[in-house]
Amino acid sequence: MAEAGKGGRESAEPKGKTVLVEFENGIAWVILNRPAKRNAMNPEMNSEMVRVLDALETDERCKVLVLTGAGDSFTAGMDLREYFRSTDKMRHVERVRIYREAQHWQWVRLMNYYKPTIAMVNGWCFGGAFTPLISCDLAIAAEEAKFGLSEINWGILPGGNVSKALHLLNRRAALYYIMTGETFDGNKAAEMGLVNEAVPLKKLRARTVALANRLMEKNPTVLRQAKVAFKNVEHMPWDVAADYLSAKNEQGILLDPERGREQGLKQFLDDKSYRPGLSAYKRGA
Ligand code: ACO
Ligand code: V55
Repeated sequence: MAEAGKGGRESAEPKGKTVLVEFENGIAWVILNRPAKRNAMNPEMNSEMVRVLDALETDERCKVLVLTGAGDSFTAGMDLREYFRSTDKMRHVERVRIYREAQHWQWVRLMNYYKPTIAMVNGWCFGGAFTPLISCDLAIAAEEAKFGLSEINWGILPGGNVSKALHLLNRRAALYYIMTGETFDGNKAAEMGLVNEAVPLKKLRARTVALANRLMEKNPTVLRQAKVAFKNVEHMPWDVAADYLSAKNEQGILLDPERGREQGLKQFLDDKSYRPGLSAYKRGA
């Protein structure tokens, strides 16, 4: 599995049993792959996902990461047998370690991931699935996909960080689905801001590729700075946020090998070859 990467790091050809990775024109398709179990997230998958995310962060073949599921499911949530029942019998310290790996990929890693991320919700999306879904920058769902917070039906509250993630959508809708456990479709998910849009299943992949391509046209440095800054200011007071944004912007300008700011200003002010309202500035021009 290991393949020596640049800088001596194990950059890995990330593949395994429960997660597939396919590279295609800058997109890394990360596919939760336990279709017989509707891609329920068991400890093995969670552990593998930590390693896959780690490897793809430095892998040049991954410009945009798309998270999806094999077969007719995105993921049916945490594995009720292997993640819950089996770990109930363990020593507390062992259960904590297993739970921690799930958290680690589902939001610690994914929320501020170095590359742009898109969740492509191709089918069933339950419970624990909501955390990685919300941690991706963008999300496209099949209209036919079915979502639900089923926890209420079997005696637990939406844990992991599902309840926290739900604050990123409409408050009334969040409480409605937490408290009723009713399922909803892709159109409803789009209406409440859980995904950007819903398209018919047969158009899902094409729409996701088009969105990924749109992201790949952008300057990757500023794309990263913009999304991380947006997420981080959420819980800052206004004065701290403004100062952080200023510092973050200056950091981006210093880091940007494309010198996008200088190029953009030159193309608009000097060359008059670009109008922000009419087209994108020409990268590498
Ligand atoms: N955990 C463990 N096993 C699961 C899970 C899960 N979350 N979801 C599905 N499976 C297993 C089933 O037990 C079954 O296993 P088996 O073939 O060994 O009996 C197999 O996947 C196929 O499942 P079916 O129910 O037969 O598939 P179907 O297509 O009819 O239904 C559906 C799919 C609707 C997703 C159904 O499996 C389901 O309701 N799953 C549970 C969803 C859920 O509540 N998830 C937990 C959320 S709470 C949380 O994540 C903390
Ligand atoms: C959930 C619960 C978890 C978890 C991940 O309710 C998701 C969903 C109680 O632990 O680790």
